[in-house]
Amino acid sequence: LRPGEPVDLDNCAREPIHVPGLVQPRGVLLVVRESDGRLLQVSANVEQRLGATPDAVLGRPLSEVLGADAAAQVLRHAASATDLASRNPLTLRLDRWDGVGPDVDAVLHRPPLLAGGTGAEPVLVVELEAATGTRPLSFPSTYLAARQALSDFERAATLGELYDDVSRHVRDLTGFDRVMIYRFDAAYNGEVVAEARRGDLNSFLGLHYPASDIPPQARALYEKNWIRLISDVDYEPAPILPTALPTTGEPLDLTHSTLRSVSPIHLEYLRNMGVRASMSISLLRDGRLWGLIACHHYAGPHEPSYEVRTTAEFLGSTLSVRLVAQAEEERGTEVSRAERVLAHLAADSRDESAPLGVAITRSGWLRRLVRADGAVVLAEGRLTSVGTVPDEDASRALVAWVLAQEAELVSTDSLPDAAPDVAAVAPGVAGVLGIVLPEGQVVLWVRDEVLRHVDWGGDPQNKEIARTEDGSVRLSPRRSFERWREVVRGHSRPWTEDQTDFATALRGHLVESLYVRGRRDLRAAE
Ligand code: BLA
Repeated sequence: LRPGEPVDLDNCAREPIHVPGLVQPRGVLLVVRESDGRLLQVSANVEQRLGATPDAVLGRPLSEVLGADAAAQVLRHAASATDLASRNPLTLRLDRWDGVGPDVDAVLHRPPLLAGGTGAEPVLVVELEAATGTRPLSFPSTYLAARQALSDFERAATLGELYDDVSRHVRDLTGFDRVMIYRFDAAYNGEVVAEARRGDLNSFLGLHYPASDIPPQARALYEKNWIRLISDVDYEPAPILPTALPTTGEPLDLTHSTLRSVSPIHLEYLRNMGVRASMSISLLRDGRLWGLIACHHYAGPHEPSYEVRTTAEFLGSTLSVRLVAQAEEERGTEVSRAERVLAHLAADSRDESAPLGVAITRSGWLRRLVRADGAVVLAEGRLTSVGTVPDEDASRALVAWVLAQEAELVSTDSLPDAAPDVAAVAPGVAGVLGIVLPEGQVVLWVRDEVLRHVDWGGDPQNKEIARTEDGSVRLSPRRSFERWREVVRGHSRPWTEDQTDFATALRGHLVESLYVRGRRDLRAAE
């Protein structure tokens, strides 16, 4: 995108959101040259907030906007700390601050300078915002809230409980109307997996959204900076003056800024959802974005203080750590469960009083082994099935398709993509996992479209969704849900690597049982 080019639905993944040249006006941004403490850039609202016109203070010492004491405090702090982020915020008492006062939080960081500009002079970014925010919490109560949250996380027995605890504690701490845990799948489509909300709001739990709602450059930024607050979606952005940082000739990189002005497309999205304030916290696994804690406020602007936000961010990173451990644990449980199921199936398959297909479909074990909706067995010349499966002709078509792949193991999570003609005769089947046994015998599992598992949880046309003048709903989560529906139509939940391994292990048992059964038949014939 060239500067000034309007952002729309097609080019939004190219919007350079880390260099908007603008900040949210809840605070003031100042850029100071470290060597001499002089101002290189200021946000235009420095005039309204601190009573100093940009023209009058640019090139002048920081003390001219902050007063001598506060300026000295900032520069001393910067000089003494290499890791500024861990020591934020620095609380200042200013003579003049137009806003909630009198204390102001100064949040300091050193911005990434030009890629090629290794020689660029170090600068310091100072962002000032009201220290109290909308929800005054003293240090002890913030600390106690965090401590209580951690002990609850410790007690959570499942991932689901952990998500619930985190959303509840983040809501208690920050006072947002709705706090959601939003989890990405491998393609970055998202699902709301937990939620704490004001009692009168509709639930978003279980809703899915397409990857395009949070474009790739935004996800990349959120892997570097773990929290962002849009305290009022109706804000008038304050430009950073001058546009280019004099030492680099480039606009200031706001990757690590707390006041960064956000994408206008996203603001429209939020307004259409009826959201007045939004905050989100990155959830990471091995440094990659795994999900977000997404917070909404509807009643009006919402501005939790920097300290409260940092505590919420800390709860998010605790969740990230717990998550990896918990996911490993749940995987372990699932593997030992599957091993028990396999043992039952192996025993059943040796029951020679019944044909193999009957012996292994009599119980629910076969379906449960890989968490399928149904299973079809073609063995010893007969077709048997269990659970939700298509009719006999369609089942035979699925068997034929599996055999045609000429592999011992066949899997797809989208039959319509993999074999449109077979999908046409087997409506509703989206996922297929098959194992091929000797002499064209087959066991296959089917899964429904994932859509069938989606629950709107209340009236989808809820009143929170605003409409544009012409009456259409644009960029709302409802519309996004529709787009997600198009994207995932014909897909099942994917078969995990563990599940294909379980299928392969079952294949080993069945090959053996078929061999034993074959020998018995031979003996009987002799
Ligand atoms: C950013 N989109 C975001 C963010 C969220 C969502 C959580 C992070 C910013 C924030 O904290 O508000 C999406 N929010 C959701 C979803 C729900 C929610 C899915 O509450 C569901 C309940 N967005 C679009 C389209 C485009 C787009 C079509 O829907 C582009 C054409 C862009 N979204 C977009 C951009 C950002 C964004 C550019 C980055 C905003 C920024 O940080 O500057």
